[in-house]
Amino acid sequence: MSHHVAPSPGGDRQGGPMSHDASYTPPLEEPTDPRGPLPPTPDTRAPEMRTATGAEAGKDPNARAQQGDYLTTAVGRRVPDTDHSLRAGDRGPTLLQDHHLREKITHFDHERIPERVVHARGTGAHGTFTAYGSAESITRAAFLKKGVETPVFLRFSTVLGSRGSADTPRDTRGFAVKFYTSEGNFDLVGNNIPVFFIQDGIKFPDVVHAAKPEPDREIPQAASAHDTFWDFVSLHTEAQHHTLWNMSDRGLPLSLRTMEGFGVHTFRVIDEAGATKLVKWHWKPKAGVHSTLWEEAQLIMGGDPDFQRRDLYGAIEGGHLPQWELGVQVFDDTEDQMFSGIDLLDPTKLVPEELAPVQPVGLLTLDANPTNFFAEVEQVMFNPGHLVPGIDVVNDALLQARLFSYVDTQITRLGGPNFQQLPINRPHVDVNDNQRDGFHQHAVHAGVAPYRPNSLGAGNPFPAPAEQGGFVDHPAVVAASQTVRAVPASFADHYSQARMFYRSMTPVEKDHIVSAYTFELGKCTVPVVRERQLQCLANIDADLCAAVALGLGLPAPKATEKVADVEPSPALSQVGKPFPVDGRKVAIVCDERSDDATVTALVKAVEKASMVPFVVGPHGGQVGSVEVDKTFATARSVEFDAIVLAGQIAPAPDAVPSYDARNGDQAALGTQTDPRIALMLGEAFRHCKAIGAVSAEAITSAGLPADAKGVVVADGAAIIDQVAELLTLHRVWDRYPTVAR
Ligand code: HDE
Repeated sequence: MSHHVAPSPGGDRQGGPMSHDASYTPPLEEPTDPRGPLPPTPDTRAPEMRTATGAEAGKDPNARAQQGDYLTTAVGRRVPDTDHSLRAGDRGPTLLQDHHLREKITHFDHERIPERVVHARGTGAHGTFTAYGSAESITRAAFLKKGVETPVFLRFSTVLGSRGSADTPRDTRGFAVKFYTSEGNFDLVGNNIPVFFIQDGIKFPDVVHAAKPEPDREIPQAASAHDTFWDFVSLHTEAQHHTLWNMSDRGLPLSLRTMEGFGVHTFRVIDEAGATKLVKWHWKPKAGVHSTLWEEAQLIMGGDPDFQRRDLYGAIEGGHLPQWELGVQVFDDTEDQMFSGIDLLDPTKLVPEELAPVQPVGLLTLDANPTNFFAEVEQVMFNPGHLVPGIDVVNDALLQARLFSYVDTQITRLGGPNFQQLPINRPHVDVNDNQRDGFHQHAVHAGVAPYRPNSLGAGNPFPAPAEQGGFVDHPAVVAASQTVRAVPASFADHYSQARMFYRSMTPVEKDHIVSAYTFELGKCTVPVVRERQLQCLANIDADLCAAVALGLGLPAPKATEKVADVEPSPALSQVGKPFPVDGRKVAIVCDERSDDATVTALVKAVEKASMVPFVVGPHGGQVGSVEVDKTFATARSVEFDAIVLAGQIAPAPDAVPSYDARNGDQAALGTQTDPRIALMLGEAFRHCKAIGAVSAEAITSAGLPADAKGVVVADGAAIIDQVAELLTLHRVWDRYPTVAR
């Protein structure tokens, strides 16, 4: 067998999770002899097992596994039979006295907790953040000092869908990072889009009610393409900038490892001497910013709803560790908190990188998968109020409401006020608070004086001044003013940055935006909603409005507002920028007629280019000497970044009902390609993916031109170099004008 040493991203976990443990292979029959717990798989890392008071609780990784040799009840009594309830005779009634039955069913009945009210669908991983030291001049935060390594947990999410919804809808993505720093936890709870729908947190229930499934029939799931969403955003025009980002490729990330993250709000940083600056946080993926096409995203939602979760898991398992650079845009902390005419307190505005470059301050590497999804990804909680000395908040009315909301929602979702004690949420430093009791209290607090001042506990614990690491709130100056329900005049411009974003896009990205609006508004059933949103588009850009109006069959309205023309920001475009191809997925399609040495060479060449090969064959098992990863029946083009044909692919016997081999007409099929592979190639071609083949016939017999842009015909492994080159730009965008629909 010629391949694979490392498990592949895509992570179908062939062989199952235990397969990494060389000492254990799961047998076909049910095991009969008790044995000690299996060790965790190498790609997983469980959270720190400290108690709420700081003591190490579970140094032994098996202590948490609860998978010893004999089955017990929840309080440790060994159980002789878990398959049959206790009954009065084998045909008689079940007895109430069966404790194990009642305990087992009762626990099961309560296994679910409420899903997050937003961001319910998500996945996460552990990692390490290493600071470059470049932020030392602006903040005293210990985790940003040169060379300091801080463990992190990162949870990605979609916003709108339920916990069981698909990974690839058009939506904003959550990008929430918990840093377990030496000064306590710091949570950077961001999104993959740098602006937000609303300027004041009091509107959050409104935007979420409008965007979630409509309340009468609970339709549609995980989608903004419906009347209530567009009704709201067309009336509440400060949402237009964020909405435009959603309609762009940013609403359709390809992978969680190919998206940017943003803190959205402006934060204040404070140095050792107390001097302050304002910053905006950015996460830049080393793998580049890449997206799916809308048709691809739709196919993935059906074919593999867990596509991004699987991709992240597989990338970490396969050693293609996802990385992001954390960076800051830095601004003077002026009295007006404006920069270049942009109000830094307005979360519907970004600051173009051309005006304020993003300066890297550290590197995040995701290096371990969770051990248990529920315990880590579901139970993790984030809070923008989890700050460390050197980082503080500003008077952004959106951020201020968030500072209240997160604890509040978590008290319901995680069942009481002690969720900080859950292993994934515990800081990696000692906790020494005077909080006591409450639901699910795990700490056994000693002492009699959980209050201050006290003398019975020797006065402990004492307030910590700044020199002792205390978080001292920045003494911000608040101008004397009347109480008021209002926003500043500088927040009134809802369109100029939306226009800037649209005009910063390349033609292909603009085309995607037009298609997205045409699709979403085409799904709206109430005419006035479509018309009102067209009106908003007229204020953003007349060409955009005209193109969408054409698709809807409506007249294009004229602009109603005078909108400032702002210089475009090329940094906002994601097309045409080369990135490394590490971890990109290449299908190598072969069948029994393919040359064995060629297939092996292709696999090796893909691995050498640090991409991930998937051998796609007509059946499971092996083709020649090569192990098959996916079959013609299980593989679909959308799972791969590029397709390489190891030869002309003949129809396999299970191909289609029209397959005539049953009637002995094998000869008639000799020049055709298996229809599933023809479909795969057709889709990959339409989706502007790199396609390679060892012969022109392999391409033409599938009905595609062999001389088209981004189609490579070469000898053996030489194909892979060219495919890798094409993948640096993600897609063959030059082909787009000929295949765009
Ligand atoms: Fe959130 N948000 N949010 N949000 N948010 C929640 O907290 C809220 C906002 C973000 O993976 C909730 O524990 C309000 C902006 C992420 O666990 C809730 C407002 C940004 C996540 C909540 C906002 C975010 C959440 C739901 C307007 C980007 C997922 C469950 C004032 C900067 C975190 C929970 C995870 C989750 C409230 C706006 C990011 C209800 C009131 C802006 C990534 O508390």
